[in-house]
Amino acid sequence: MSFNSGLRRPEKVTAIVFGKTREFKTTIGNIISGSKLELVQKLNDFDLVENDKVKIAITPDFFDEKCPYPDQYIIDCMALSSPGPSMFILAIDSENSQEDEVIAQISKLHSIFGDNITQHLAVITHNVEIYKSLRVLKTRFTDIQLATASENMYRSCQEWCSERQPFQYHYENYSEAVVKRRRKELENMGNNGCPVSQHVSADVNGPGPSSSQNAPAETAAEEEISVCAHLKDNVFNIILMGKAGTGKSASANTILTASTLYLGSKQIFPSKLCSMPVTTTCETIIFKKFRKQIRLVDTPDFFNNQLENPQEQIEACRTYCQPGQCVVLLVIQLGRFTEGEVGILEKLEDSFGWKIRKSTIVLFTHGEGFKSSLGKFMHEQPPLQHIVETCEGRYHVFKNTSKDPQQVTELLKKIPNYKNIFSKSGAKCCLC
Ligand SMILES: Nc1nc2c(ncn2[C@@H]2O[C@H](COP(=O)(O)OP(=O)(O)OP(=O)(O)O)[C@@H](O)[C@H]2O)c(=O)[nH]1
Ligand SMILES: [Mg+2]
Repeated sequence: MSFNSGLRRPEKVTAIVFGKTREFKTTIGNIISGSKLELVQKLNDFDLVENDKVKIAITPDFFDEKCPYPDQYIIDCMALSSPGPSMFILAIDSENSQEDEVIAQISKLHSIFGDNITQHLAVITHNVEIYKSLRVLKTRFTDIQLATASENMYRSCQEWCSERQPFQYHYENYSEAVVKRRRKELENMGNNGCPVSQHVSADVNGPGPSSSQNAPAETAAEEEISVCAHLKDNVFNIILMGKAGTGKSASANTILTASTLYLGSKQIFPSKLCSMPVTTTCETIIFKKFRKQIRLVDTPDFFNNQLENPQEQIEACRTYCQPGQCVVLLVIQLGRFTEGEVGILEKLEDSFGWKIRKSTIVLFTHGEGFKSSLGKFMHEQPPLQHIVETCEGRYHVFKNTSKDPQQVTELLKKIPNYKNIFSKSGAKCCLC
């Protein structure tokens, strides 16, 4: 590896290592630090290695479509290295060295951390052949460093970092206050990533599945505290819940397609007719609409007895299900209201520990095939009518067979407090 040499050398090289495989990222960390480091501090899914010369954070795979908590990882990454590291490293192992794939990874880092990242980015390849095959990257990203892993990498990194100021996060997508708060939390964590001190909780039993189930919070203030505090990232969450097969994933795809003009043939959220639940874990994706970041959360049927780990999935969903920061779409198939859906809202409230009804819209699917009157259908099903009334009359009808984005715009307008959430000043405030 050879970087241009410089004069001043920073006292310590601080680096964040990204990449697909943990083994290669760890190898890079060890090579830079000059030895296999004994102290490996684990904080959530990050490995921290440090000695007197380097401080390196090995990240979980940010690039995997199935990355469970992308925002949490990004905030953790910023908190661990705030105000900014001396350099970023993208570790390219031999299995993941296709040019397209590497370009997609750099572009993703670009969109997360801003334009300046490429000036601080070293793409380190596994061997000379991969290095040669990726030289074309320099024509597209002129200011990145491209190098092969080698023994004198520490010295090269040190020299390279001496030529530039440390990277500064710009806090455009993630608020500085959130990052600072997270940094404090991480500082309080032990080596195994367990909090030394617990979050404040409205429940005297402390946080945990059973406490949230048994003691629903009574007031808005309590609700706010009892929510899993670690994901206050100001992204607005649209969460689809309901029985299996009602069309949660199909509706998520409709929202995504209309909002992002994504026209790919691949379904982002797998959706099909099946006797078994298709979605078995909470899946998320973030997009921007009306200047606001929105996270779509597709969920499994939490009450389906074929689901292996319902409580784990409810806990995963709780992270996103925050009063004031979410809308719940309770998905019901038109013309097919079942026994299992009687009392579903109350069951969900028992599981989530707050009155989600205040933020719920009933979303009917199969609108195109429903020839009867909706009023008549509801009138004939008192438990369904009760659900809609409990949600203060908020309901909407989707035709998931249609690509018409108007049905999505109309749905968004029914979100309680829609104007504040999506107004210019509201959106700005959420990022401050
Ligand atoms: N015609 C029509 N079909 C729909 C509509 N919405 C969903 N479907 C179909 O209903 C079936 C089930 O939809 P999914 O989106 O997989 O349902 P789900 O609620 O996500 O199911 P699980 O993941 O198993 O919980 C699929 O074949 C969808 O294409 C709709 O509005 N119209
Ligand atoms: Mg599904």
